[in-house]
Amino acid sequence: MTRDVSTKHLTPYIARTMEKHQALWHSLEMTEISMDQIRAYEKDGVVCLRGVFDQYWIDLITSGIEASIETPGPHGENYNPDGSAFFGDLDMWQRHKEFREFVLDSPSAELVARLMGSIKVNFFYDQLLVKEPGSESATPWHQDQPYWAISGRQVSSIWMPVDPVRSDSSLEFVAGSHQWGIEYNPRHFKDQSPYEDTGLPPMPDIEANRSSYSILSWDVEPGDCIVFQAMMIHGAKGNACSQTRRRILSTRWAGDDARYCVRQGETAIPTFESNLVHGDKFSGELFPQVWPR
Ligand SMILES: O=C(O)CCC(=O)C(=O)O
Repeated sequence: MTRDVSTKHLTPYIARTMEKHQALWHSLEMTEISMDQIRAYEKDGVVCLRGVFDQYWIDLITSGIEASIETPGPHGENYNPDGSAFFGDLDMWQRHKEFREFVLDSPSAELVARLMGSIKVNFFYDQLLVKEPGSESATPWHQDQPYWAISGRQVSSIWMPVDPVRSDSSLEFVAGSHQWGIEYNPRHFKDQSPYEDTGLPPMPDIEANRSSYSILSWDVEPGDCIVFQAMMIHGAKGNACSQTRRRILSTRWAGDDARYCVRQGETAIPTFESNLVHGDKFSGELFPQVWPR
């Protein structure tokens, strides 16, 4: 069956829109993302994809993680002030070839393009999150977008474990919170202090009222990933497993409607000066277009 539709008798606007959709349909045929997964991502703001990264990518990122723990970057830190149980780092792709290859060549950009319904995807940044076995360090409930100088609906993260993670230690999500239309004030992971001068309201106490929300989480294995929209409220407990590490690469991606956004008050990301100004599309060497390749 072909989905091609002739556009020659249509107005230029309709023709362009049709062509865009045809391009999307064709690329959908080349990926394993199903319409059900796209609908789940749109409705819940998050979807768990099984077995999308093969052993090559798992091994590559595992060795990249070890290299970056050994030689942390300028933003490498223990998010837990009491010990070394929760290590984080940023922008590893700028320093380690493993992450760079993953960003540019893995199926990631194509996956998020499909889920976000985006024609093109630029890379935004990457983050490492390692909770050692038995770590009690929780990840506070938060939304990502208010931490970032970015606006738009087509902004998402791929949370990729290289260790098996049980749902009691996995990332948790408040289903549908990407559609609430409210940005809450970020807090520093390290000491939970609120960001300054943002003018944003504090996050409601999700943990104390868990039964009021529909909370989603999954057991995941290496090769699986969780893709979520940047306005989703999410958090995690510590690493309940006393034997297994919980090593995660989170990569962030900007789609068609994403724009550089100068925010009021404190912002964490990007960590560097860029030549973008408010309202610019993401582009250039620091935010390369990765899809289409
Ligand atoms: O893995 C975690 O505990 C936190 C991850 C997270 O907040 C993110 O990837 O945005």
